[in-house]
Amino acid sequence: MITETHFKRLVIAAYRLPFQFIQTKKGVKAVQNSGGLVSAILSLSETFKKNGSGVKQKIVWAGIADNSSDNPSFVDVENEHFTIKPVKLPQELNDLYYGGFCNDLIWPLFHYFSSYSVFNNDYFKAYEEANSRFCDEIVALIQPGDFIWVHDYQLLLLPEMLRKRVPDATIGLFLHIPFPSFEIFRLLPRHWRESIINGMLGADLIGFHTHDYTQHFIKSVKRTTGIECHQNLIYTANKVVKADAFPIGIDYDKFHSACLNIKVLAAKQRILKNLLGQKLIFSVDRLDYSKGLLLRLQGYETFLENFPEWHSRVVFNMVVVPSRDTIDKYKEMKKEIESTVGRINGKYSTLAWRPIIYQYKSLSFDELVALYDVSDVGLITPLRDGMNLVAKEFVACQVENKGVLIVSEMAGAAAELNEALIINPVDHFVMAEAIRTALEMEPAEKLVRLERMQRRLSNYNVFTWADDFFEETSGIKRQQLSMNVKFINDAILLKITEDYRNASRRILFLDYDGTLVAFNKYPELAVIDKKPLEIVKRLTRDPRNRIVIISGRNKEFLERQFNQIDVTLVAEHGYFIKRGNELWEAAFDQEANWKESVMPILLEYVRRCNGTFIEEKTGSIAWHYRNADSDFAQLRLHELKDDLAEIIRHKTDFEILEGNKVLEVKCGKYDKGQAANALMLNDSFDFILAAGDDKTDEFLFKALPDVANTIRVGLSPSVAKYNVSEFSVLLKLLEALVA
Ligand code: GDG
Repeated sequence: MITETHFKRLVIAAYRLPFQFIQTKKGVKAVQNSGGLVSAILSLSETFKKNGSGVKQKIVWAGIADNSSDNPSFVDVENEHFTIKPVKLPQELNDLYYGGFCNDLIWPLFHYFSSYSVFNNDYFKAYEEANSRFCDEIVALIQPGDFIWVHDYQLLLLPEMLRKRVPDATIGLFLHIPFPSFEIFRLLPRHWRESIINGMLGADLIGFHTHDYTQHFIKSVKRTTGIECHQNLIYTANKVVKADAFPIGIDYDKFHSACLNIKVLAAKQRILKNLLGQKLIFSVDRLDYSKGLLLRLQGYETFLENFPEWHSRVVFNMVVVPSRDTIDKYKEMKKEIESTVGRINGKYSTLAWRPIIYQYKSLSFDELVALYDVSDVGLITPLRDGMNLVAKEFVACQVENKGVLIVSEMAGAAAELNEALIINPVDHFVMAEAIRTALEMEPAEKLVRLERMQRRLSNYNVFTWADDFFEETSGIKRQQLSMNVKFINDAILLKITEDYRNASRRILFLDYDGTLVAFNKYPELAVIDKKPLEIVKRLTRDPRNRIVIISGRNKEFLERQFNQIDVTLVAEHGYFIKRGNELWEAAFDQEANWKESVMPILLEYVRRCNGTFIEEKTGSIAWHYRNADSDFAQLRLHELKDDLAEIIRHKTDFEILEGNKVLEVKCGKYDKGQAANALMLNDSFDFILAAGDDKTDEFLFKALPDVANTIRVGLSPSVAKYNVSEFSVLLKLLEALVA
């Protein structure tokens, strides 16, 4: 259960407020809206109250109130559970933001209806503007210790905006709709794509309904930003973010026990009386193209066609809840549904029987539960659905264990409801067959299927869902904190600079790529900028300093970058060393012709993995995969390592080095650590600093004595004493030394 250790107060940011506001004589009255998220949070607030522990303060909910913007005097409203914070958007902005970017672009695109997506620059600007207004409201109201829980696709930029203004805030983000595959996501213009990914990465924890959506997101992070991800941890410049699956649950007990409520029992009696012994198939959805309404009718029609023995014995009650029906696309869809219903009813009706009862309206909670309960078949067949709570609610309401759920494999819910009849919603033959199977299923089989699903839904309900989300957020916060211990804070910086000043003989080992310069698509273009070069120069001017540039680069490249500067250069991970003006020395005697056995294999992998290329150095050959699809390159990397292992078994002096998006094969036992030791031999230093960003620098960190200030650039696990988030932070530190 939720405890105080998780957070002091819950602040929800979601587009829609859970209330409509009605002006009464006694003031503004808040009336609850319907919808999945609202039900979840409200159920959650009930728990806080019930268990008496946890949040003592009211939940704060910031969102748009349907009728608040018309009323300039509308301010915060309190009710039993909530402090309601209306965010006001001018109508024109809201149209472009919500009607435009959210519902004409993100909703269709993320539901794989890319041809319905409208790409409009004004929409995006409005999306940024609206997210920033939400940000202003939330920043004004949050207190230390709050847990800010951002919901859904309307607010994907908000986490980063909040993070910038309140860096240590605890922020969770939950996406209620699918996150599509990268092939779909990449249809967004690059700037929008980057803004969305970076916006989401402002959160500490990002939740999705299914593992698939999580994987799609991580792939999009990698492809859009190149940020390093290990499993579901994402190493951004200044913190680690977790992405994970949290399939939303329902308030199982509320639905299950409602079936025995007097009003529901009465409603059930009324329905049964009208059914006259016919079996009932039921569906309820918002009017939306993602719900597969027409295809469902087609499936039912095929059923009527193929199984005439069921005529007059079954009725399909299709309830469509009004939504966006002033918009042309929805208006047309509604018309088409109605004409299809008319056509099917016209074709099959008799004086005593109508095969479809179509209703375009909302149901009361009692009516809804009664319908779930008396139905023999729940026919829930969306073309795409983040989760679909209706499927779960239908199962929860089967108190007599006589219903069968047919659910689309395109709904997130299908992943948890394995015992349902799972179908492809476009295959009307399979849908027809499933309807027959459901109607004819033996009671014992129905019971087995239902009991298993009911057990799962009652165990993993909306409270466990929320609790898991908070638990995981606490976990990732702890992980960030333990990593933060290694970050160079002001006190550490002061200590390093003091030690530096007090020292009489200093040595500084600086890696090149990722440490003094940012990565470039093409290694030859990653030349050193004026600023870091100037810092290096200033460091070399102090006679107490010995500056070593220690890199995997070849000698020629390093010489070009540090021409005329009094530094020691270590090239090819220690294969070559050049002390000041002296000539290059090979630290190692290498076997002739060793490359002949390795080169053909690496060339083969260039051919097998687009975007990769080879860099041949004197002492090694490197296979660069920075510009390839990251997942595909990982796969090839494993295969390549397997192939190379075969050779290495026979040639014991071959070694594989893994750097940042590069695999290197070398012949001989040398590394940056050994080079550093060689440079420190017969000399003593009272200040040692080493900085590097990848695995090859770990040899250096390990080789240096404990007193050394070893610094890993980036957040990856390291033996280094400290981490800095990115190379610009390291430059600031070096600047502080020479200041
Ligand atoms: C989004 C995602 C995801 C519906 N009609 C009536 C009514 N409802 C209630 C149902 C259910 C909810 O609304 C609908 O939930 P869904 O999950 O089907 O869909 P969305 O609201 O679009 O939700 C979806 C969800 O977020 C949660 O994360 O599952 O995939 O699109 O609770 O009971 N309730 C009443 N009368 C109705 O006529 N009383």
